Amino acid sequence: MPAGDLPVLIVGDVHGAFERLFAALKPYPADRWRTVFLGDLVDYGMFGVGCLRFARDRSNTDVLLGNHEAAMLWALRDSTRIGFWMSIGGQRHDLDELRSDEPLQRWLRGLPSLIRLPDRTLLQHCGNDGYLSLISLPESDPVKAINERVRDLLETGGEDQLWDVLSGPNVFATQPERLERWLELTGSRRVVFGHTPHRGAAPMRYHGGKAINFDGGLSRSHRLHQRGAPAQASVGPLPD
Ligand SMILES: [Mn+2]
Repeated sequence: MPAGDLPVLIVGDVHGAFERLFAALKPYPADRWRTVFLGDLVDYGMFGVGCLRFARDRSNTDVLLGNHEAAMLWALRDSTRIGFWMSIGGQRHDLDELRSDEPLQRWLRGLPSLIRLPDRTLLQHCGNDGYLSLISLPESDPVKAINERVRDLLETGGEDQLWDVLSGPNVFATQPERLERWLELTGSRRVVFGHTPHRGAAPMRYHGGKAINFDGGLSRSHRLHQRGAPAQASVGPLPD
């Protein structure tokens, strides 16, 4: 079955929690779901690059760029950034793994930052409209233009700018007018994101489900993540 006909499975921030990820995906076989990772597979937990390779190789799967992937690529290119990257949970052995795996580097530098599904759900890393700072409006297809700009930045040493954009706080929860404008500009009916742990037992819905946060703190290695948060807070089907 083509991926477009499959139900959509969303995976929030994994942060190196390979074993918890594997357990959370058990009810969702790769051949029966279109899986989308919302970014931040690396850092804090011990198996970030393992999670990247697993997500890359899983069938019917897309992976979005998170701020932690941008920071890791920044550290890879510029060794003066390694200290900063380790201060945000970077694992030295992961950087060594990535350095020795050029196909993985190329794959990472080609990741999209936005995906718009056929049902007009927009998927992105953080709950923020700061992606607009990457393009000039008006723009006939902002989603496509932003993804093209992100790819340019990843190929031309612009990781610092991506770090800023992808680290944006969750403004959609509290600023419905910004949410509405973002949905209108991108031709979307709702937005699904991660990045900011929500501490709920299920993905957190705001404004009648027009914005949904799937960062439920899957990785127990992240100091901000709730201990014992259920995997269902981060991994589950996209609601109807
Ligand atoms: Mn993040």
